[in-house]
Amino acid sequence: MSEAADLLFTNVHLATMAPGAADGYGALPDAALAVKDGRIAWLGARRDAPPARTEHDCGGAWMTPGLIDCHTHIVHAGNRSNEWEARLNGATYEDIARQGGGIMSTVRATRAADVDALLAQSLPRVARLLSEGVTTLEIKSGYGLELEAEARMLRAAREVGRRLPVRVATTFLGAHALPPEFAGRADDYVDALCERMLPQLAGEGLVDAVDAFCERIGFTNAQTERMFLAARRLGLPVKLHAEQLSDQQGAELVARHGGLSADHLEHLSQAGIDAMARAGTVAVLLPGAYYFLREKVEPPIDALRKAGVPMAVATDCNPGTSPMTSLLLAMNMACTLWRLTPQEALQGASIHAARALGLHGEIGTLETGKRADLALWDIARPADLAYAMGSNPCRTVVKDGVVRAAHIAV
Ligand code: DI6
Ligand code: FE
Repeated sequence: MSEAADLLFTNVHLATMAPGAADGYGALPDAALAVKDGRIAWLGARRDAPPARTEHDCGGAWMTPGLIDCHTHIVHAGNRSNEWEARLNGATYEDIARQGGGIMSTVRATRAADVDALLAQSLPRVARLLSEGVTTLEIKSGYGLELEAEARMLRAAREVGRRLPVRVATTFLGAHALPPEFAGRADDYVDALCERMLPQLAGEGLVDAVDAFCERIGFTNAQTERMFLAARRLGLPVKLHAEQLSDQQGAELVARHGGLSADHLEHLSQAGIDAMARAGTVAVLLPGAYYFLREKVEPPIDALRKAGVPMAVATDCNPGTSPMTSLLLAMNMACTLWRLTPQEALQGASIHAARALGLHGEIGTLETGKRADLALWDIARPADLAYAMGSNPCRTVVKDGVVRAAHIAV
């Protein structure tokens, strides 16, 4: 490096998560890391460190890439703890649906909320994620299901990224559920999504990717493909809620369209795995929804591993099936419920999550040239991150080279 760095982290153990490391973590004990202009400028042994204007003694902490939650519905209004409690007191899904509950109760609350109201409810949820070292967050629309309400969700998502130290990637999920105005006319709704809503929202710069819920209770494979074609006409990448409750060959479909990720995947077939491996589509695992719904069919982890499909882990934070704002807990669940290794779980919240957002050139590992998005942890070894249920060992977080305390007040 020709000039002095802005900032040098010393007395630190690095888990670089860089590809190809023999131990999977890319562990560099007793190291140092230099930041210049918001990017990682150098990393290596302390004695070789370049000069820097400021030094940050990490006190023997571990440093990982800032964590990445690559699948959330975190911007929404209301919560459904009332329905959850009613169910645990014996109410059936039918009772709840008859009283207008379920996903439509979140749609009603979200439609009634302006951007400020959405932010007032969503920022505390985001702050909880950020206190655990998250520096990048994907946020989906999909509780508006009409142009203006979808636009407000996406504007609120962008605003989250302006108000808090987090990089936000937005995803248009207009094809999440059929709004009541289109009852019995799903194809007309998909027309409206493809021809009016998506082009308008993309034109306003509100959409980074396009997603759909391809399921018997969602949208068909053919309707999903129409969404993908509309996305591709606008130059937007696609991803998919696929094979969560049944095998709809959604993974094959999203892979055929060069998709960034297929998400959930409990009912994924070998043909789906092979298609994802060929296309480089990431498998995003969402153990929170599996846990909360008490599902029994596990995603085919070992077959994904054997096929070399990168596996990400995310919270799926949403009020109906995964009311969770802890990515560390999602990592623990992926290990405990599905036997991921702690190292795979951490890859799933860093390098592979970055790939699921198409951002792996910028974030997800500690490598020279990447954004200086970093998390510092009071732990004995990296496995502690997935191991210690309900604890938060995050001490300090760095985004684009700017240092902050882990806890954020909103
Ligand atoms: N899959 C899910 O589990 C959630 N959405 C989806 O596509 C459910 C969303 C909700 O119930 O609010
Ligand atoms: Fe989801």
